[in-house]
Amino acid sequence: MKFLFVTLFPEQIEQAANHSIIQRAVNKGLVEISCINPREFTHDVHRTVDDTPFGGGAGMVLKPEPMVAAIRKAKEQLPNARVIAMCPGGRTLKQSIVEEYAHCGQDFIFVCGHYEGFDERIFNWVDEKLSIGDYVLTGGEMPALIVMDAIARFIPGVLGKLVSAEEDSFSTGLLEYPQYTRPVSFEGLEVPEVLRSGNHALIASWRLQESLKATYFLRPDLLTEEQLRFIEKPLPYKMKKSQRKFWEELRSKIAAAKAELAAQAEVDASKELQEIAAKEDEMNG
Ligand code: 4FV
Repeated sequence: MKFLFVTLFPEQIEQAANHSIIQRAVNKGLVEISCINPREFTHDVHRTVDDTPFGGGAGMVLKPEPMVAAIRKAKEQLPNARVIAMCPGGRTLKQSIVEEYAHCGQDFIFVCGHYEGFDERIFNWVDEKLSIGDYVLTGGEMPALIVMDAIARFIPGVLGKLVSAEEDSFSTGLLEYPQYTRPVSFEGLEVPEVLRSGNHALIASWRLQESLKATYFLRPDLLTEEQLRFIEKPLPYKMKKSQRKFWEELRSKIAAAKAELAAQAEVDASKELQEIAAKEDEMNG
């Protein structure tokens, strides 16, 4: 798969791509990374790529001419590529979009912005706008590298043999289950027994319960309506015995976690009250 970055800072892309999995993927010929610098398409002595905004306002705006010339050059090199402009105004990246890109059979041209952003007319040469989140960065390079990294994980051969991006968190729609490795005991903290049992059915069930529990507490928006019902509402009468056992175990784990959180909140609250009382005593001498 080919990734072409239209960027004023190609060195930032090269440096970031020269590490670990992405570098190995490039060496294996699974991924091709190139850059086109809009500054190459300027004709004035200062090689100007930005200018002040019409209508006033702070900061500078990226000029259309060098940017569009660079995009055209990129399209010549990768005619089948999808042109994506990284900007806060785009749809927000998530795993389902990554999977869509990974399986669309196209290469990618990332248009990386800077300063206050692009002259609006540049978007006439762009297929879509993409954002990595509701915050403003200094440049589009890091967002573009994040998108490339997420897509590249789906290219066969990029991740280790056994590792498949298809099984990732968010690919299952749930948050990841806790992972452990040696030593079995670390500063009094033990690896859960079930993970050392060798009973793969039990391990898979434990992992799904832990994913559901983490998702329930941290990202309930990711749970399906049925999952939320099985956790919060009485279980349907007609349910396979093994399934009922699974959900009842999970519900008791969640109840235990809620009790633990409530107890901790109690402790924190009383500690806070003590601190306030101590301060008041101090002030009243
Ligand atoms: C951004 C984001 C982002 C805005 C002005 C660089 C900056 C300049 N890109 N997701 N959030 N870009 O903040 O993608 O273009």
